Amino acid sequence: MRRKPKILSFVFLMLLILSLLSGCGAVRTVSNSDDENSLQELAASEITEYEGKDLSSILDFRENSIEGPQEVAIDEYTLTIDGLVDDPMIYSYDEVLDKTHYEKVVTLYCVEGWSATILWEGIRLSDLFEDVNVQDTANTVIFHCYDGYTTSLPLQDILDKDIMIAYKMNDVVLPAERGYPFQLVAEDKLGYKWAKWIVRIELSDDSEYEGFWEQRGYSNEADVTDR
Ligand SMILES: Nc1nc2c(c(=O)[nH]1)N[C@H]1C(S)=C(S)[C@@H](COP(=O)(O)O)O[C@H]1N2
Ligand SMILES: [Mo]
Repeated sequence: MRRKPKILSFVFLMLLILSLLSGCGAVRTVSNSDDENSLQELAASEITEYEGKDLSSILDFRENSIEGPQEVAIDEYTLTIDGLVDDPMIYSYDEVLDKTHYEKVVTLYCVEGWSATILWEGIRLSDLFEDVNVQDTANTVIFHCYDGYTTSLPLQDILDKDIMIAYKMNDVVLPAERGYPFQLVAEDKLGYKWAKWIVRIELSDDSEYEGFWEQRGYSNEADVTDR
């Protein structure tokens, strides 16, 4: 008879521990949905149509980056252009944005079978290349990213297609998940060529260079028709 209170207080203690544990779980869930909420809120200010074309949303991408979304501190951020150039440059975010802005609707196709059609706003690489004086032997452009990811494109493709690095999509500044501050708009190339969180652009004469997914068996040409 006298043990009953002990059992009750034991049960009470267990319930307390359980509710505390589930409370922690609740806190985690809330912070996750906070991230989702901010992306949702951003999506509310996206444009959904441009010159009669229906656009996808920043929510239509499947986040599958090699190290997850990267949080780049913009005050410390620099973009380096070096390699086979006469005048290597290190730009701040604002210095890149001082260049002429261009807009274009381009579709990204991922090898995983989804795609997203977005109005991209960015800077042409050719405008940045004018500053650095690219040497005659350069034929390849290698993109180095904040998460250690790399990929490359032929220099001639970049010049012929006016390839740009984007800082906005559908009229909103790129969120961290989508590659803030800059994502390559690798028009006509598969998603793995669309480098996010670009920190360094290297001019090279290694036309056989293979980036992260290319080393793992994906085509270096990565033409959209290959998918
Ligand atoms: N830095 C970096 N850029 C990257 C990747 C990555 O893992 N790291 N993934 C690529 C792939 S496979 C695709 S399809 C596109 C879009 O990926 P997202 O849907 O995760 O934004 O980004 C590309 N750029
Ligand atoms: Mo991808």
